[in-house]
Order: sequence, then structure tokens, then C-alpha cells
Amino acid sequence: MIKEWTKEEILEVYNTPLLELISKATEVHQRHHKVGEVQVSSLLSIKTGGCPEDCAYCPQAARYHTEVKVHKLMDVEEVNACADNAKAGGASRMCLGAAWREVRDNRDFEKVLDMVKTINSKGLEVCATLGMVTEDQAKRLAEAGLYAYNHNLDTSEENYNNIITTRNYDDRLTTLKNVRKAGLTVCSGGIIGMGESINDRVGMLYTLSLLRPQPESVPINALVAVEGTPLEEQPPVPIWDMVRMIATARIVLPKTAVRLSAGRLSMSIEGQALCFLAGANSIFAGDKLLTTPNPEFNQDMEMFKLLGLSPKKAFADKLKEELV
Ligand code: SAM
Ligand code: DTB
Ligand code: SF4
Repeated sequence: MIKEWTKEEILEVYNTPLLELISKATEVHQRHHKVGEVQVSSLLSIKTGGCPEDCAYCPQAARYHTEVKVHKLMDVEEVNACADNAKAGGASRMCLGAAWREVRDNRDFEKVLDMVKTINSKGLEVCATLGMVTEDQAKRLAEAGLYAYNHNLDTSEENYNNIITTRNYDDRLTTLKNVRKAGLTVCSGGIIGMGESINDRVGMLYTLSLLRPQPESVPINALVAVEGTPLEEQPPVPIWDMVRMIATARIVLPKTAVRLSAGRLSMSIEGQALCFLAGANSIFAGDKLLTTPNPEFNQDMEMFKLLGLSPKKAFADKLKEELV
């Protein structure tokens, strides 16, 4: 039975003295995961910029004046080459991101389905983050071989409207339901460092903890404050907040892959090591996230060596289920 958490209990976990919190999270991590195994995902922006939404953190929103250049949907051949590189680099998952509000049933969607088929045939887990999807669209993605769908709650329900006004929290939850109904695995998390309160961080984890099944993957992003966005002046998020957030996610979502996502370029190896100790077991690798920089691949592999981490194989969870 999965524990039903209250917001008060999650807040208590979040506020636990730091070393005690890390130690509790490590214990949960050891019980449910292979320590030292980290899932490595590669990210590719298949359609960049020009997005009609107003997400205050996002450099790809058309209404903000950022340095991001608009790029139409990539060709399948180009994506194919990127997938080969990602695989050669040791990634087990490839995540395709599009600056769309929602998926439309048009030629671009057919192209994305082709991309999914191509990448899946290489033995990589394919994830996509394309905005809102209907149940029918999610089913078509699943039939094409999609493994996971990323759709972040980003923050608490109470804080949502301060960050995004062009859609609401329920729209996000409906997409997550559609994704589940299609039999896809769910990847959903959020961002810290946007000026939210601790209660907002806890509120987001609370909503994620209520989902049944709980999401297989939860990305925790530290805001990358991009010039031209309304959040450009936000101070960098302290590493201690990141460690607390990851440890709390690990305790509240014991079986989930917790992803130490955006913001790693500003974190030291020591800081990241604490995040892994607190239960992070997934990262995005490659020198670019969607539009902002990320540590160089070789640098990350050196960090893996130093910390004794090893990349997780593709479909390892599926194989485990089949063995039971
Ligand atoms: N357009 C789709 C959507 O919003 O669902 C998919 C792509 S969108 C860029 C995916 C996620 O990236 C967002 O939900 C947000 O959590 C994260 N993100 C975007 N800009 C970010 C930033 N500057 N710092 C940290 N995370 C960011
Ligand atoms: C997620 O939670 N983080 C990734 C992925 N899902 C798609 C995106 C981070 C984007 C950071 C800003 C950028 O590079 O544009
Ligand atoms: Fe568009 Fe997604 Fe960026 Fe929001 S986060 S502006 S929906 S690309």
C-alpha cells in the first residue's frame, strides 16, 4: 500500500534538519533502487521557440524577447542522427521537446510519430514533451512506441496563476490522465527558484503524490533564469533547497525516478553528489537542455567515475516487471 501523505507531513519532511533528511532519503533510496545507478536521458528540442503560452520562466514563449531563435519542426532524418549520437554517448532515453501549447492533429504530429518510431527501433526509451494531449493523441504516441510523456505541474495549484495564465492546473492534470489512459509512463515534476514559497514546493509534491499510480519519473528543475523572461532577475536557487526538494521527493515518491534536471551547470560536483545521496537517480546529459546550456557530456562521465555512478540500461524497469 502506498502511503497517503498530507501536506503537513510533507512540510515536516521538507523541514527536517538537513543531514537527518538526507539520511532518511538515502535509506528510502536504498530500499527501492539500485544505489549508484543513474538514468541518463538526452534532450532534443525538435521545435524551438515561438510558443503562444506565457510561462514566466520560459525562454521559448513568443511574447518575451529572449535570444532564442525560432526553429520549425526538425526533419526525421536529423532527429535520427541526433538519436544515434545520444545512444553512442550512453543515453538510454531520449526526450523530444516541442514549444507547443498542445498537439494538433496535423502533418507535424505525423512527423513526430515517425520520429518516435525511428528512435524506438534503436532500443532507446523515447519520451516526448509536446504540451497538452488528448487521450487519442496519447494512444497514437503509445502505438508509435513512445515510452514516457513529460508534462510538468511546475508549481503548486495555488501558485500556478502567478507563473502561467494561458492554461490552468486542471488542464495539466487532464493531460496526465490522458497519458495514463494510453498506457504511457508519466514524467511530471516542476521548477524551484521562481520565487515560490516552501508551501508551494510542498503543494506540488503533494499533488504528485496523490496520482495513482504515482509518476514513474519526477524532474526537479532549478530555474535557469533567462534574460528577457519575467523571471530573469531571480537569484540562483541555493543548493540546499535543491537537496531538500530532492530528498523530500524521494521520501514521498519512493519508487519514482527523481531527476536532477535543469540548473546543473551552476551546481558543483559536491552539490550534485549530495543530490544523488538524497535520492536523485536520473539526469539530462548533453551540452544543451532545450535552449540553455548543460554540462558537457565528458564532464558528466568524469563525475560518474568520481562518484562511482553507472548509467542505467534502457527498459530496465520493464524487464524487471516481466521477470516478476
Ligand atoms: N511546451 C511543452 C510544455 O510546456 O509542456 C513542453 C516543453 S517545456 C520547455 C518543458 C518544461 O521545461 C516546462 O514545463 C518547465 O518545467 C521546464 N523549463 C522550461 N524553461 C525552464 C527554465 N528556464 N528553467 C527550468 N526549467 C524550465
Ligand atoms: C524538464 O522537466 N526539464 C527539461 C525537460 N523536462 C523537457 C527541460 C528544461 C528546460 C530548461 C530551459 C531550456 O533549456 O530551454
Ligand atoms: Fe511554451 Fe512549454 Fe515554454 Fe510554456 S514551457 S512557453 S508551453 S514551450
